Amino acid sequence: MTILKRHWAGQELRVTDQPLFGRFRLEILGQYEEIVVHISNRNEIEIHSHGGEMVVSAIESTLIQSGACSVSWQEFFCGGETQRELALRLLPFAPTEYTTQILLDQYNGALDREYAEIEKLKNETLKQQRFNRLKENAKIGKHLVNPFRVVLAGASNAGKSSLFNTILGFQRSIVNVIAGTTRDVVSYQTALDGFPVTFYDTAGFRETQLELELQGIERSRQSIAHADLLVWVIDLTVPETEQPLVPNIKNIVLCYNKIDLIDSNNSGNWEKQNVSEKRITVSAATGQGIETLLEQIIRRLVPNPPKLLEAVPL
Ligand SMILES: Nc1nc2c(ncn2[C@@H]2O[C@H](COP(=O)(O)OP(=O)(O)O)[C@@H](O)[C@H]2O)c(=O)[nH]1
Ligand SMILES: [Mg+2]
Repeated sequence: MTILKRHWAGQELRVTDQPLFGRFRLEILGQYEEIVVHISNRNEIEIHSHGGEMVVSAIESTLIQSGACSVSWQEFFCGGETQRELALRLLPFAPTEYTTQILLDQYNGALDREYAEIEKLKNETLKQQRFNRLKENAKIGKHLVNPFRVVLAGASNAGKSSLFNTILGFQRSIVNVIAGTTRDVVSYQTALDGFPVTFYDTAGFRETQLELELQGIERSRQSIAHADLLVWVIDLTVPETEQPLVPNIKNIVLCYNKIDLIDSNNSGNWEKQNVSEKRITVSAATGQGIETLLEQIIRRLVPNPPKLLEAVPL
């Protein structure tokens, strides 16, 4: 604000959600330019001027002469770090070979190359396609070090803890025949197709008087709210009328468990009914369908994984 004041003639400069009108003295050209500023806080001022390159660069150099410094928009959005610097900083934390490779590609300038190539493109549709792909990859860029969160939830006794153990291959969660054994959220980090994924086992949803269990359920709700993907576990042996309502959210996989308990004469029907994008039939006890479930989970999290040397905004 101090820097702006030196060149400003107009409404009093102050933090406000209203636009402020005035004139900016372009020292280089020795003339004034009409501008509008928006000051959301003392350290963040937006200056709106005519779009002509001359004016914009004259404003910029005037500000720089007064002590401001210039950063690229990439640096601005990365808190002053370039993609290269950010990639280098994240590299030691990359949990898999694949994420290490992606970060190395970014360190070696994959994103800058992509911007340069997009800029050269004449075809607007092609340009848009390449930008859309960058946007898609940016979602993955967030999870090269921070794992995707996959939450197992559903009714008590549906087999969430059993499934959690089968997925992770060992007894991590307590499994019990008495509904409501898992009272807290248990989590474990693993990798699927080279991407870090943390699985969360949760306490089931059912009517309960137990304070402790209630707390567990509250925690379950919180972890569902932060999930990248929810695996909703349904007990095939429990009639539909006794099942809790399936949450109405987009990022959900319906996992029908205990297929081993279903009469083999009927199982054909179940299987047919449930082979769709969102519905998978498994048995946590025998391991049947677990591979398919994991494939589905990673396909939902990362539908189109980046290829070697591809740009992934961090
Ligand atoms: N036969 C069979 N039993 C299962 C299966 N999955 C879970 N169970 C049993 O169902 C009961 C409840 O399982 P648990 O994993 O504790 O359910 P949670 O409350 O959803 O965590 C336990 O007795 C498990 O052994 C399965 O796929 N097949
Ligand atoms: Mg449990």
